[in-house]
Amino acid sequence: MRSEDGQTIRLEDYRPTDFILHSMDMTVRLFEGSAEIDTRLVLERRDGVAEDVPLVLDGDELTLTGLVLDGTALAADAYEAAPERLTVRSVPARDRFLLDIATRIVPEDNTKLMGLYRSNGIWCTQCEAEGFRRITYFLDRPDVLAPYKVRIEADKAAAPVLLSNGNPAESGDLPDGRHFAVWDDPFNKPAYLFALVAGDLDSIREPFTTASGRQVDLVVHTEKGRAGQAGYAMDALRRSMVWDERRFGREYDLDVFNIVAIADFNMGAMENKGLNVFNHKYVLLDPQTATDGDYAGVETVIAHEYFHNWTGNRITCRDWFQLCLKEGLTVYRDQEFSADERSATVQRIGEVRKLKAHQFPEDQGPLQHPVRPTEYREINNFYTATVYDKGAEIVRMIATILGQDGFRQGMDLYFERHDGDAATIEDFLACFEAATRAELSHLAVWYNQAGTPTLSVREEYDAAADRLTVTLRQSLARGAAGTRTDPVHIPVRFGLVGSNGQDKEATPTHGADVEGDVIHLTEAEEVLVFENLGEKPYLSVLRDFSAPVNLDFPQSEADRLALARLDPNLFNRWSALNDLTGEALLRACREGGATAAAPLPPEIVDAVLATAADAALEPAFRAQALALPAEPDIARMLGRDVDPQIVHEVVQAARKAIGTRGVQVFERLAAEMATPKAFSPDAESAGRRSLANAALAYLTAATGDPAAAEAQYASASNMTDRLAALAILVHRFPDAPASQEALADFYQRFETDELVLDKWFALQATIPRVEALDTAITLTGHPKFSLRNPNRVRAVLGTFAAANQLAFHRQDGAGYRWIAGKLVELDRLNPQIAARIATAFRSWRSFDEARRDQAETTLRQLVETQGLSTDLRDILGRSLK
Ligand code: B3K
Ligand code: ZN
Repeated sequence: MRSEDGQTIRLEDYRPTDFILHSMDMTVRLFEGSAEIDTRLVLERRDGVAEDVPLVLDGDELTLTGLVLDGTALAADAYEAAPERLTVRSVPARDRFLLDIATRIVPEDNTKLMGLYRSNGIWCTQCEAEGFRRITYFLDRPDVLAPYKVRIEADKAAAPVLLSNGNPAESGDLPDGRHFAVWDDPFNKPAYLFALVAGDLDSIREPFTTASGRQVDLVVHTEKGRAGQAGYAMDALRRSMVWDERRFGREYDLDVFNIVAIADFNMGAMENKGLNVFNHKYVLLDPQTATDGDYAGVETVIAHEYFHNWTGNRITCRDWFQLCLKEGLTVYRDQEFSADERSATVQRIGEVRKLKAHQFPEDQGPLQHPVRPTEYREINNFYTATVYDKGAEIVRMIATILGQDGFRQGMDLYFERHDGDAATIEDFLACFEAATRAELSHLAVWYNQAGTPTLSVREEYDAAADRLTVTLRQSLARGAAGTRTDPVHIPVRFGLVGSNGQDKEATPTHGADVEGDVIHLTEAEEVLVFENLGEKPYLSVLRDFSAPVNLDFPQSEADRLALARLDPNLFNRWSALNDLTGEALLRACREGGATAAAPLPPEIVDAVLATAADAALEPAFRAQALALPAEPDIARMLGRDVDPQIVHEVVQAARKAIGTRGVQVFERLAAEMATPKAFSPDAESAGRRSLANAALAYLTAATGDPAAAEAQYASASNMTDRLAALAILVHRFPDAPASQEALADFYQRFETDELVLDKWFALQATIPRVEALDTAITLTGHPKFSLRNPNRVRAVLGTFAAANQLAFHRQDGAGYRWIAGKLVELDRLNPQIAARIATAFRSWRSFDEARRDQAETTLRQLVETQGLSTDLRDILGRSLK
């Protein structure tokens, strides 16, 4: 049953298709205002399927224009063609048969941006998860694999470039100024990996030789005039290819690898076989228009999509419930790539911040679901932080449990055993068990249970006996998803840090399973005893965030301060500091902001400053030490009755306290870290810029004077420094003439660059004050605002709802109501984006009563709106659960 019917699809109902697809030939004729698609499918009834079972193909808003079975046009009573389904009765009982299907679609009218559509005149496709059925009737599910041959015909002037999956086979001219190209993809693939692009594109090209000597043409295509901004993406692609050969022994397998950058795109990018289609945000860069964060984003997304060639394409998913099989694993792979290319510790800190900011709230609220869900109504709503990022954390835990060598052996077996398959999580785990003889049954539980487990740690040191007793307990509250709460395998990386800053030999004399520096907690509770330590050590637990848990460890402030200074594990130095500041801020919030004037004790401020000033540490790490927990993160930790106004005031006061006490440190840093004239996007230079900009923000908080930011804005030689200064001006001094002038100047400078304009929109939509609602309303009336461009929608509506705690969560409910109205408008055009933005309501129950009531009223009214998409209704319905 199709999900658009609003039916629930269940994992337990999985069964293979009644018909087997052997091959797929397509001809796509593109015209202004329409496209004609002819397909020829070679099909065969599966053994054991009764002769009267009809062939049922998926469609979505389709019009059938022809249907021929084994060369004979079908009579009207031999089939039934609805927009969402083609049912062909009396197809041959046993032999293979040929089915020729013709459809006609209008890409220009496709505002959902799923299937075949046009973006700035370019024809392009997005088929994951169920977009192919918007092009032609098909067995549109990931376990139906076939080789594809695709012929594209179009006007030569409108579309000189014609691309599809696989290798180029043929091309040539046709009458009437038209031409054609044929693409041949020899690798079996599911329809969601199909892609087609046609348009007038510029490109850059680079040869690549794989480890075994295959010559590959790498091409990055852009809109006209923008190929000059694709160099870094090409560089990231080459580095990704080299890394995957070295780290996982995986080579590329076609003669060409095409990437196309598109302006209107629902997501970041798409890993279609041999033809990746990207949101141009993740391709186009130069120092004047892109920040260091943008560079890191391009590197990550390019790598991620490239790595899918093996984890996703060569081995795909049996059904959409297995989505984490490709997404969690591929995120883990791109994280490892970034860790190797950049600083591993700083990379890990960023991952953990992101996990806590996005996945933890999802997992602890009404939208929670297991990493491998068991049911869905709309699969597009399950491309979530849980599937991607918690999915990656599970893979990371497997690597921690097995060690790098064991992990690699398991991956090698996975590639060997399942190449060409549509696989499951069970298949994946079985490879690690078979390759290493490890037992992963407790690890497997992670895939099936929703919610963030709590890991409680208690320590007791008996000085007379020189004995440390550590008690570990795990627990999981049953949440909205109602899944089980069994103990899981939690690998706890740890160390016992001596006063000399070195780890002690730490083999427990009693208790749990410990291997090297990892405790394997598989029961609800385990006790470990360590003896002969010579002194009370500082217990450093959950190093590198070795498991995605809420850590409940009431460690003394003195021990945390010591770890912030001494821990040889740098990640845990950061986390000791972050816990110290986080808890102090929480305390201040709980006291209703009464202690807002001094939310951070001086010893904590000094610890932060000492880390920031420590020249032995890399600048990017020091900048992370200066970044306070984000306001939504504090709200999540508060858990209930949150007043975002108080959270904001407390964080502001903490900023001011650190700034004031650290003036000298920050003045020195601002000078020492200043950007040299020649810009380089490498991680080290980016780290220096982030430290300099953190210093500028603190100095400004201390002085309350925008002058320094104004000066930096005016003299900036790159977008990182310019935008950092502009953010300080606009967010801290929104009404100052200098801020308004800088905003106007920024607009003028970058008026023609849509990606930079998105920054201009987003910055204003996130001004932290209740009046930002009026600003956001004004922005949606701006001539450059459009509900049809997902990036622009995300820049205004998305950032406002997800990141403006004060204005979206206004006590009078006006923020909620405004977004609700916009969602109704947006839903008519692009349900996927509307549903995504609606997830900003997910934590509504954690706010104070006034806000809770407002949110609930708004959500209840919204869900009653006539004609809402399945996508949006699904999110709203679950949010209200
Ligand atoms: N696989 C795509 C995401 C598709 C989302 C469909 N709603 C990009 C990625 O994860 O690499
Ligand atoms: Zn992916």
